[in-house]
Amino acid sequence: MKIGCQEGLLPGRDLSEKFEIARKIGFEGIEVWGRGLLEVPEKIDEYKKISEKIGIKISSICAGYRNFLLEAEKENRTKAREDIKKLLEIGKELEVIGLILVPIFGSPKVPDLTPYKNAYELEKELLFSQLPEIVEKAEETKCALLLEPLNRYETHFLNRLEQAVEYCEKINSPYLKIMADFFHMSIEEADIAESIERAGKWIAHVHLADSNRILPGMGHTDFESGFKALKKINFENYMVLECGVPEPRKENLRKSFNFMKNILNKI
Ligand code: LER
Ligand code: MN
Repeated sequence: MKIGCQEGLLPGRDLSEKFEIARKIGFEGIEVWGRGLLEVPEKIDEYKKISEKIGIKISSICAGYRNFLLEAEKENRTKAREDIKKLLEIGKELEVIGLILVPIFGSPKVPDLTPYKNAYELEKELLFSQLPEIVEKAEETKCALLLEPLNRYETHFLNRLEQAVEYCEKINSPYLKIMADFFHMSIEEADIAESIERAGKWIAHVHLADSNRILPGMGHTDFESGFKALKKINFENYMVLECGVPEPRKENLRKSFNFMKNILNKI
């Protein structure tokens, strides 16, 4: 298992300095924000060069597409799919493992059509109807789509890993996987370790944050049992920090990195 960090968490005046700090702490990958890559395409080359020069990989792309797949308006869904496909192409260039995909934030945007179908039933079908097109692109680019369940205060739609497994099993592609976020899991899963084991081979990426969404080691989440479960399912990809970093940032990132490494070394 490799430990990574989102770019935005790293101190440093520019990209080179941020990557250098990450490398010195021991991080093996950096997750970048998709919006910046779409808006400033020159960034793609910059990331490539710096990552090669410093010797640290870009692990993944975090969202960044316009709109969502589960919007009520057709044009908005089309824009979302277009951006997702562009980001998968960028992911291929950056050789990341995948693009994080949240189908919808907040409450349903489609109408409740009961007694025909309620909003949730419509959303599920809407997602299934759009997945083949973007999964095909994911297969072509070898950049996986990583479905991310979020806690109930951020989305009503995918909250637990088992809900994301349903899409992975039905589509059954090595490029439609799940990203498991310890912060959301600590709110929504009855038992994080058990849920990880049940989702098993579908988990391809992990976000790390403690119970209070600051650095691991600064809250009360039991990382040891979660990491053991990841080991049991033979998870070998990145676990990337996505959390608040109290000052002094460099020292606290190092402390948290060592906290996680110690757990990994003893399990
Ligand atoms: C949002 O809370 C989150 O966890 C992100 O990874 C989604 O883009
Ligand atoms: Mn996350």
